[in-house]
Amino acid sequence: MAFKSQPKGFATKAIHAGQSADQWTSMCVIPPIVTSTTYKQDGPAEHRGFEYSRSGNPTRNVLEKCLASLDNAKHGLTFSSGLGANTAILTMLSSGDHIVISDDVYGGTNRLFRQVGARLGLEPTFVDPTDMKALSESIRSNTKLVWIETPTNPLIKVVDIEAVSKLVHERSKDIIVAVDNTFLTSYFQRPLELGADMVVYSLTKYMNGHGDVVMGAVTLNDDDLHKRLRFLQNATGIVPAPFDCYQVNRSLKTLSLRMEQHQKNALEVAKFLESHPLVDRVLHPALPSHPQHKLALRQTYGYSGVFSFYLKGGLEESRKFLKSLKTFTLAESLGGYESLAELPSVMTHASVPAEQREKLGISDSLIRISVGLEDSDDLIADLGQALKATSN
Ligand code: P1T
Repeated sequence: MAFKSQPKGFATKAIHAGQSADQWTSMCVIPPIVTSTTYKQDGPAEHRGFEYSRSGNPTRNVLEKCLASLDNAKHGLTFSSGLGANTAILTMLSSGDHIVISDDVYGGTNRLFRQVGARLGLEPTFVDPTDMKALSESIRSNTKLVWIETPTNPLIKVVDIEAVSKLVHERSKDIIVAVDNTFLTSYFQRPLELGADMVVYSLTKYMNGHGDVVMGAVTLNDDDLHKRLRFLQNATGIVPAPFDCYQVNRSLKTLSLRMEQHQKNALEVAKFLESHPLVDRVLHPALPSHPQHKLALRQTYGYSGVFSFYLKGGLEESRKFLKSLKTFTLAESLGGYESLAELPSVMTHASVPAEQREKLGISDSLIRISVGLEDSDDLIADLGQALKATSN
């Protein structure tokens, strides 16, 4: 088993890109948290790059430059949450525009496009993005955006970014292909290199990795799309706080180390679960049993710590299992140093219509876990005792 090999330089960029001491008159090595909301001007409308902290902030700038560099992108923009980033992209569209969106996405993304987008006159069509024929048939003359998550949340389907981008752009160069890269981060997957137009993040997850910031981001190469999105960042006001930008910028310094350890721990845990008699099926792209295992190896530089599995039984068994966990915490979210477990059908994906959940396989026996950075033996022991408690 071998994923794509990681080119050298990622960790260096994470530590140095955008961070130069020369940009500050104090020459401070660690970027400061600039809390000022406004900036003195030399004359009316004569400023030195900053006017007001919604339109631009020095601490935010540092983070945005670093994020762009990690995706080998020209531009990076941050927003006050992952859904805030999605909202900014949504506001690039106009009433009557059509959106094609993966049928398996984070519940909040589904809710945003289905309940908010639809009310604003944007028509969403949900399709299985691993079915290229269905995807092709769903594109219309008024389609403006194709939105995929890969791997998908919570079913961990791997989508062929290169094939989707090619198919969509052959139909029209004007359709934006956006890829939510939250589950893998720029360390394990770089969608712009595969033909996507925009990469979207919930930085709340691995990119920050310490469970203490809610933030989102977009990276992209196209100057015109960047200009439009930069305008909307200011015009809609969906901006993050300077302190939070400082925290995420600091967290990026250890991204490669954290992701390597998440990968190692999660694979050990996945193998343990796959061999357990009370587990029906494990959905982890690095396991040969995963339906898109070969694609995952071809497309990505590795795999993170979040994956799902089907427990034998139903809601009662799942509840018993989750309530018996001790080292794993029963909670929504993922991507932090601490291990989490949850039941998507009643938690993160409760807002997805029941018939869509059923069709997709988001049943009451589907458990999603986020394997953290604890000692893997302790995590495996915890899962083992909870599985034992479930069968009692
Ligand atoms: O929570 P927020 O920062 O707004 O990000 C939303 C979001 C976007 N994209 C993906 C793939 C996500 O997983 C999320 C948030 N997801 C969870 C909170 C969760 O437990 O799945």
